[in-house]
Amino acid sequence: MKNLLTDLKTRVLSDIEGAESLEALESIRVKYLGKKGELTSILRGMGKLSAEERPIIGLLANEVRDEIETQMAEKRESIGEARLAKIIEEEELDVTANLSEVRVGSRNPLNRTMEELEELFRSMGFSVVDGPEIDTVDNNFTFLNFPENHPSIEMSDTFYIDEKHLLRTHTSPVQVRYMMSHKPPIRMVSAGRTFRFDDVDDTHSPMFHQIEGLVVDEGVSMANLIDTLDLFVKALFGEDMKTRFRPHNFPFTEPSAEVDVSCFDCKGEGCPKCNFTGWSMELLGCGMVHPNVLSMCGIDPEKYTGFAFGMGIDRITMVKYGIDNIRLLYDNDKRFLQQF
Ligand code: 2U9
Repeated sequence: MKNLLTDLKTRVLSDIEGAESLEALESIRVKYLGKKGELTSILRGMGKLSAEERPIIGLLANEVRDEIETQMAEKRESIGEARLAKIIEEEELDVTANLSEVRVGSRNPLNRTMEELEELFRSMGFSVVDGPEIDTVDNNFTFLNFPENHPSIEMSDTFYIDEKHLLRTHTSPVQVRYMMSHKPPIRMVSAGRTFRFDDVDDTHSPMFHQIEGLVVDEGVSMANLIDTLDLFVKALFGEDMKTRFRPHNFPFTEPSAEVDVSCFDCKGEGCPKCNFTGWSMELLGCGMVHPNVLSMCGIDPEKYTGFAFGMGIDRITMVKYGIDNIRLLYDNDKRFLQQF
């Protein structure tokens, strides 16, 4: 393990030395120090060491990580300084520029998709409800029937403010709050920012966006769920789209399902785009609200039943507008935004 660490340190410092952009530096950080990084996996293997070796290797591992982080910080600063010097050299800002021409901005495709989804569900009789992005552990996990040892609850997956408060990992706390303050019938959706401790790559971001829906009334069934979501998919992507419900497992719903939509190109016939499966993407998750959740939110599960669903808005936006990198949605680069 000692050789592993010294070899890794040599490779990382060489990679850092060769990095010529902040993006390259971030890739090096994710590659070695990220959740699935090489140094992280070595540290995870320390449990197998003997009681004598562990403190020695632990000390060395921390020294290696400190050295890497120091070198990264210094490199980040020097790249930033070089970048600023280049901008000062090449770009000029004419403060006397004639700003009389009015430039029209455009709505970010993510916000456009969020509003379109909200409007679609409003047209189906749903209320659109908002809630706080910082919420309690109870509203985000406990009242959603998460068992105490569920992996999502760990520090490694969730941003905690303090022991009792966190950045919500889904918009479900809004439904919890709504059920605690409203009597059935309930038909609501909630959309907004959600946060998970994740490394950034082309399709993942620590901050992303979700929309979730909840229906609670007397006699609500799985048939209502399937029909509602099938109608939603056809309204969003076109009348000829099909849906497939695959059994799944969520703590907050039982039974649960993941929903695939048919291929956008061949409409389900099978083509090279969908590897001749006829199906394109897993769009959302759903299920019948778990009776424990209804009870914890003050609703009698003997009298009422409900269904719920949730989907990532960033992914829908990327599919809808043909965007291949999630960071484009957040960079606020005018060259990207003015295309929409
Ligand atoms: C309450 C009860 C049940 C919300 C649900 C899903 C299934 C789901 C993921 C889709 C992609 C989150 O953005 S994502 O990673 N969500 O699959 N969400 S059912 O169920 C609830 C919510 C609130 C009170």
